[in-house]
Amino acid sequence: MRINLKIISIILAVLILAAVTKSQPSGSDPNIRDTVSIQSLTTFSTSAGFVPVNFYNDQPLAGIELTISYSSLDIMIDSFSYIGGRLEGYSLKGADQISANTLTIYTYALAEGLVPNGSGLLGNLYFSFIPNISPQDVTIDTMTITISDREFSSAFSDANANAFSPVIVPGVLSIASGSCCLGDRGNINGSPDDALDISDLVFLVEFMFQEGASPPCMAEANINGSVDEQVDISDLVYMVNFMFADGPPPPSCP
Ligand SMILES: [Ca+2]
Ligand SMILES: [Ca+2]
Ligand SMILES: [Ca+2]
Repeated sequence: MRINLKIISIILAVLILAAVTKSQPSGSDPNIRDTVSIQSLTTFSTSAGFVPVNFYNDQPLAGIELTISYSSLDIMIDSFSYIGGRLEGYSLKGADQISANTLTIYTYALAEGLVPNGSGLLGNLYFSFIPNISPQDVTIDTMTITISDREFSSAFSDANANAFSPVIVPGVLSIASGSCCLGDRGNINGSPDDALDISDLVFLVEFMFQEGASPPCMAEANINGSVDEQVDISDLVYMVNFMFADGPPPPSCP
């Protein structure tokens, strides 16, 4: 694949466009309470799923604890990943499974300094499913549980180590039958018309470079049809090449 200057300049232009249009709360609005939002999305029974967890804070934080539970024993938490999230650089953090369907996530911002005001990804919850799982909606929410005299709950700690409760927005993981990919690849933002247009390009750039939301269907976002089904820079180049430089169209869904 040839990467020419025109493609690079278009990618740069889209990066700038995405940066300008992205509504990123500055983290300084005192009218919005600090919030943890568990994203709702649809996945398919043939694929494993992951659910992004985002948070917003308008004051610096010394620590975060979240205890997350979900409503079905047909799914299992494989891991929680901080990669790409706002807490990635903090060393004192972890995620422990404390019961069959409960996970506690914690970060202490002691060594590296307080978590600054802001908004964005906390991390991704990765799930796998039992074989032949039935289509279902699984609610993912926080909970408080005591195990061996230790209470696991959900709280933020402010700069003076005072704990307070953020607003929690639960998520729903909808597990559908079949495959999420329809027709040709390329509907990265999951628009109902399955169309590929500039909004899909902006969505991909925000996902790859600006902690934007994950594509609802990775097979649609794997626009170059690479056999590993990974979404990376080569997909972005493929897309720009197709949209602006007479490159080949996206291949069909697997
Ligand atoms: Ca499609
Ligand atoms: Ca679209
Ligand atoms: Ca790819």
